[in-house]
Amino acid sequence: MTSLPVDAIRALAAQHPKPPNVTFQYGTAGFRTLGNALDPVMFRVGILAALRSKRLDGKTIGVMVTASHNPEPDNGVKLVDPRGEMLEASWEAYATKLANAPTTDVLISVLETLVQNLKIDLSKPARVVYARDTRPSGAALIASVEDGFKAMGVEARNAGVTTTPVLHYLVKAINTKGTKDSYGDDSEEGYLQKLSTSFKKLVAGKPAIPPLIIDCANGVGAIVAEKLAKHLGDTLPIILQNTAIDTIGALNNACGADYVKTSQRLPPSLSSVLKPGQRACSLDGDADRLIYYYLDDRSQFHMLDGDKIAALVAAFIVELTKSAGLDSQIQVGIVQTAYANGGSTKYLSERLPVKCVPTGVKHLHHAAEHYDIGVYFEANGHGTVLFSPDTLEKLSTYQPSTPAQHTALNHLINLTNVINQTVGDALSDMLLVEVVLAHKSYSGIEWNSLYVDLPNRLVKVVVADRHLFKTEDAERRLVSPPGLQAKIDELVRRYEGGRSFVRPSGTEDVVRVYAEAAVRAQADELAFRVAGLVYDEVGGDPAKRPS
Ligand code: G16
Repeated sequence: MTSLPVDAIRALAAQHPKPPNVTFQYGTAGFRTLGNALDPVMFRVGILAALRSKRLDGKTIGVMVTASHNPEPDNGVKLVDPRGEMLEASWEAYATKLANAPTTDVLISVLETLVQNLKIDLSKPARVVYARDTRPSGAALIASVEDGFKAMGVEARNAGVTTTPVLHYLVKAINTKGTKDSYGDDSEEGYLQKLSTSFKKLVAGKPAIPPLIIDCANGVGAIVAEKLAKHLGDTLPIILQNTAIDTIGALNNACGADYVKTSQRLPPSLSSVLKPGQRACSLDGDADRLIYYYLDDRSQFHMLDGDKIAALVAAFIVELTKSAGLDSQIQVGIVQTAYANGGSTKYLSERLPVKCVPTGVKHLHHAAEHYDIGVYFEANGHGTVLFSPDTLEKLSTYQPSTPAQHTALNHLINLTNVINQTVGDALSDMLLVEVVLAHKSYSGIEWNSLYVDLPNRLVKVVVADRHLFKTEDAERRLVSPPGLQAKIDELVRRYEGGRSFVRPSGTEDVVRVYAEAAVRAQADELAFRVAGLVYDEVGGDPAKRPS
């Protein structure tokens, strides 16, 4: 192909018309809205994936159809770049432009401009690997993406129904296949092998690990976790809960990582299953987030969120670099967002460099790349650890001088394999947490006592137009609507240890309000009062005023 296949695009575009009066936006994690509105977006994303691949000399691009933690009727799509990372930011704007082209003529002209401006050589091959989660709308939406591929003559590989992190893994594995940087066999089985083999090495010789309960959010994580459990055998006994992937309405409903984090309580379905002292964790709808928790001996619920995971993991990695004699050569750093609990930021910044960036794994990932080992976690449980190419090289060539150094070095190398470095991965993170708990002989109680969380509350506010809200300073301050930040500041001053911020969600049609304070009742009150300010500022459905 030397020019755009205009006839093929035209013929197929006619089957995926964009309705007037809807605007799509490539947000925090791609396009997300009601599944039944996404057909035209999917077709266009199929075309864009082809252009992205051609632009990158035929490297394989990923397309994931999921709306992750969102309610079941929602769906979404995002593109994955060749190293398994989120789509390069400048292309998000092209995606938005394509998705909003009102007619086929405009669509073609937008495509022609893109090809010209980005100097895309259309004679290059286009290669894409794609997958979807278990949402009922997924199969039809995948068919629309495939029409986009068909129009562009893509060499497309269908990875079926799997988790978002598996798709990211596949992209990297395919693009590194046969090179010295090979990331693993390019199959789901290769992923499971890689994770389970390194996990077994890391816990070899440690006391037997007690069973772990996994709440699969009734999503695709249930499928992959079941396979992983088989690979792990007795090394990590797993009890799967909330695995009803075929029950309509069950996905993320009163279960899963987002439910636990937001409501700060046990999924009701686990109340008769989880015994005091036992560890449990929740995945989200596409298994890229992880939240741990346990009940104490008075059956009180304690949550171990992304901040607690970051603290646990970072301390362990620092310890290993010291034991290996590499601490002067390898710097460990942390990346968080404004949602990080003040308790965690204080604890971590007293020990390590900490950077705060806007919400969205893409922002955290890029910031973490600046460290030798970058530990990034959003409080919602989305995160991973990155080892820079230099660090990987150092680990593979370093000559330890004592047996203890040798052991620590091996642990570090095995960690690089148990961790899915392409993106936050609930199952890989779960193995990582289990490794640290096994090495430290920690139960949830010791882990939780690393630092004390400040009481906090997250509230969603439904407003007429969330795009009126604009932020600065890594989303910690509002610049629009004008004057609102000053009112929030005035309110926050009245609460001991008070902190609050407001930002528009990039995945749901809401504005999010976060607040923390020294005591629980105050954190709740502050959150609802700030939410009230937001609501009064821009108005909305009176029935939905936060209270
Ligand atoms: C996605 C992003 C996360 C982000 C979350 C909430 O998670 O990947 O980085 O924290 O949305 O974003 P927002 O507050 O903008 O709605 P997931 O698990 O839904 O893919």
